[in-house]
Amino acid sequence: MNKPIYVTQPSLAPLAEFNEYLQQIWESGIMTHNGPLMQRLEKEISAYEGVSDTICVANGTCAMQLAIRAMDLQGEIITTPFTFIATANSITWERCTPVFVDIDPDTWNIDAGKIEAAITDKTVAILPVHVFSAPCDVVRIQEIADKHGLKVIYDAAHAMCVKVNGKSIMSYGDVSTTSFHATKLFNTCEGGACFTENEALAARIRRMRFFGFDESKEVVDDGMNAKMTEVSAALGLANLKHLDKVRKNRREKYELYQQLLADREYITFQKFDPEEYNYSYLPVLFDTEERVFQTLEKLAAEKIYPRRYFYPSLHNIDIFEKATLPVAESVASRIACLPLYNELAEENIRRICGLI
Ligand code: T4K
Repeated sequence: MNKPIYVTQPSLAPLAEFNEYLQQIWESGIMTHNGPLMQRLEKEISAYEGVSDTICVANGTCAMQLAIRAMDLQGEIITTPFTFIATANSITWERCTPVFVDIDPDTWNIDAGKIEAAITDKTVAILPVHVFSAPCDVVRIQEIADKHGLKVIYDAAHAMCVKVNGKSIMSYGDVSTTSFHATKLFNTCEGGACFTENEALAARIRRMRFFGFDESKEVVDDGMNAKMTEVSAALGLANLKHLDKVRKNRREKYELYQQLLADREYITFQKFDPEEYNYSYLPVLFDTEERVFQTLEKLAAEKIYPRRYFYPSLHNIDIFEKATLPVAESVASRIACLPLYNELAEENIRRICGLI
């Protein structure tokens, strides 16, 4: 009897390596409140990514909320509809209004050429997503932001390890945020981070994640509880050591899928530069929604469960204002993410491609 195959599985360091860090927690009794393991993880991620600063937080959603709040943004925020709901949630939870702009048909990221037409006198920021880790047009987006005096926050939830023009993708925008959720390439169980080169802004985000306390524990800002625990940081320290290996393994599996599906004229892969991608997801675009349904049904019969990331396009969800965004609508209806994770056996990739 075949075991179910899900869209992903967490990449985890050997348990013994995690235990070594847990041992330190057991000895010190420090579980949270920006403890030594979290501080060490921040330094190690900064070194790994090649950025000046990393601010670890409880998850990728509150990382975006903190970025919006720390810059006092109030008004409309231009974003993509082809993303996980958390991107828009974080905007509305900060009492701002998401304004969805259509996506590029090949990269599936926000179409930078359509951003200016959506700018109004209420626009305060642009919040693009590097979807499935393919970089947005960061140069063009910054030019638009500079021209109109807007802030840029990148939702880089999928994009750990990616470099653009030789620089970490996390170093773009006023703030970049990421997620270290269990399903991400690099995980701390739940977790996330903000990245910014603006020291004053970084200090404010640090205060805000910890109830607004300053270093002497006086409340000096409007904060919340967005701290990363020491247990999460311990897992992060253990997992970080394996990240290069994890990424290499995913890339090999991705390339095997590409090779096996190359002759299926009804399937298109995302467009990206192979060196500027982390291979954390395996999204494929089918020619029709009908074929997505047929494929999901056929695979489900074999207990294989791809996911429709990201369907529906967010502009079609009732809680948001309706918009006409034909490219996002079309891509969202025809997308499916196939299983991709480190323990996925080559024979199962061959079986999945055979069924497709
Ligand atoms: N921005 C973007 C662009 C995002 O994609 C996300 C999150 C965020 C922001 C927000 O970041 P966080 O606040 O979450 O840090 C998952 C994740 O919950 C979510 O983090 C992620 N994006 C989103 C794309 O996917 P689901 O609804 O797919 O989760 P679930 O439970 O159905 O898991 C999918 C598969 O993964 C399961 O079939 C089995 C496997 N799995 C899952 C979990 C939770 C495991 O093997 N172990 C596990 O512990 O949302």
